[in-house]
Amino acid sequence: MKTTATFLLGILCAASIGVSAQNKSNIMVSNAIKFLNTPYVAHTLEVNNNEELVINCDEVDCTTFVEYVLAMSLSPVEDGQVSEGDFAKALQQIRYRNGKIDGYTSRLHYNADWVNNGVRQGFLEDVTATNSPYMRKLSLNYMSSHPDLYRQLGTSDNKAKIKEIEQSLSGQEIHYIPKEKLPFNGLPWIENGDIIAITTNIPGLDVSHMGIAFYVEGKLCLLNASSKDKKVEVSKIALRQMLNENSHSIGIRVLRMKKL
Ligand code: 2YP
Repeated sequence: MKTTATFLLGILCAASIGVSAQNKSNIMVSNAIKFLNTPYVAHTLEVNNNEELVINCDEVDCTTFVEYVLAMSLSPVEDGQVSEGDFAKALQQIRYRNGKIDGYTSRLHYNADWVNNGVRQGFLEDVTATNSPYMRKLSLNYMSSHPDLYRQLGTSDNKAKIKEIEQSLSGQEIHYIPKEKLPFNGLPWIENGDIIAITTNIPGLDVSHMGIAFYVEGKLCLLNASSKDKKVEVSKIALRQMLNENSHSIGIRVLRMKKL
């Protein structure tokens, strides 16, 4: 695993920029900016035959970028440092159902599952639920209907388990903000450092992208691992513009880190 040195440097840098003087949303932003220009690489979690915790802060996709930033921000800071052990512990709580690694399907593949887990464990707050009346019923089957995109779904056991998970999540109603209701300059209750999940109308999928809210000159932009620009960057355009430019994007969910 080629990350220890970079990983620790990244962590130490993040932690050493006066974490104590920052409030929680800034901790998310200050940790996120440490990843700027990190290459976008997909499928970095699919490198092992048996499911285990992968830490690769040198190559991130939209989800792993948010997970690493959240894990850093949730980890205790001692003498301005975050230990790799604490980081790994937080990351496991974020990425796996109830923090337990038990094969491929214990990983939280759907954003709804990932959010439910964070809310259940107390480190995420769904601020969309308290601020937006708009709701959408989930109907999830993307992974089971595209098994060719997921190597581990080659086994019938995993395929059956994913189907079960999809059925258990389907029917759940989630709060979201329709894109037409999201101003270019954001909303008063969307803060720097909030986690943004872009909801989609792609059949069988709930979310198509994730990032971190970041205001630039009053415009709500997205600090994200961009598959288009192949790196972590602050979007040059407003989040609302990003949504307008993608007919499959229908809105956003907003989640906030809660320090345990
Ligand atoms: C997730 O996809 C994967 C996880 O299996 C994976 O594809 C699904 C349903 N889940 O562990 C995780 C980390 O690699 O990625 C993400 C994907 O976004 C990609 C990574 C991106 O835009 O960079 C999450 O689900 C977040 O949005 C969707 C999107 N998946 C698809 O569009 C199929």
